Amino acid sequence: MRAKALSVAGFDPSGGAGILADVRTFNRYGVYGAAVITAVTFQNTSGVEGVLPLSPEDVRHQMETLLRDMDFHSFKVGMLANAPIALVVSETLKEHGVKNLVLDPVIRSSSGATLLEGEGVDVMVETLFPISTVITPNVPEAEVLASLEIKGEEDMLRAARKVLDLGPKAVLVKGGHLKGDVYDVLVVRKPDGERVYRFRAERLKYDVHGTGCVLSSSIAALLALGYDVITAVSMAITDMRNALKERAVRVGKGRRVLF
Ligand code: PXL
Repeated sequence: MRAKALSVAGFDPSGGAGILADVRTFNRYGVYGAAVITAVTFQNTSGVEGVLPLSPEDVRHQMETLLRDMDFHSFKVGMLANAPIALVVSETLKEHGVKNLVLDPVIRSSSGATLLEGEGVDVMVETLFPISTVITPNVPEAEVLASLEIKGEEDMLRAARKVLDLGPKAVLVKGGHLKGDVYDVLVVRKPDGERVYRFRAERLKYDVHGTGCVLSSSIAALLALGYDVITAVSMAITDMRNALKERAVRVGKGRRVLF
């Protein structure tokens, strides 16, 4: 049977981020992709101009209809828009028995638009963190989630450990927003303690839209194919580095996207 993954995330019409990028990424790994939309965004490769969340009832309806029909080998949750949507996503995932959940805790776009508002962060932490296999915050998100300022690698590790205490099996803090060479830190909970892995890369000259969506979807695709978390994360990071060098294309007037 073919591996199948589900993305629950926002719609970015440019295709650089959100569910279009997620399903394209699943397909790259030979994984069938389905998607439930949480919100329509109004954006292009230069930035987000607006957000229209669906009603929580409509998000539930999409999920229940789909999950009655299809079994998924992994799930990726991205932009949740607000607290009521975060709650119905966690409820329906729990009702249907979630496994291999990659949560990209999207809070704000690079251009500054709010993608998870109000109590949304608290509801995401309380209801989705405990059922997540891996959470993939960038530095600004990790600062919010861990309530600390991140200036370097040791702060990233400290933040990753604080987020790990909120319930997921693993946390990957992505260091792309810091200056200099890029390093990502993965902390994994094991029965005999925790393991820490560090990934280092050279910084490229240009900024690319949608990398968070593509990385989290790559991890979800690899989990759907049966890889363990540590292997899935390290393969996804290697694939991301190659993609940034070889497949970062200009499709509009703003930032590049991965294709
Ligand atoms: O990269 C964060 C992100 C996630 N999901 C959607 C987005 C964005 C950023 O613009 O539009 C739908």
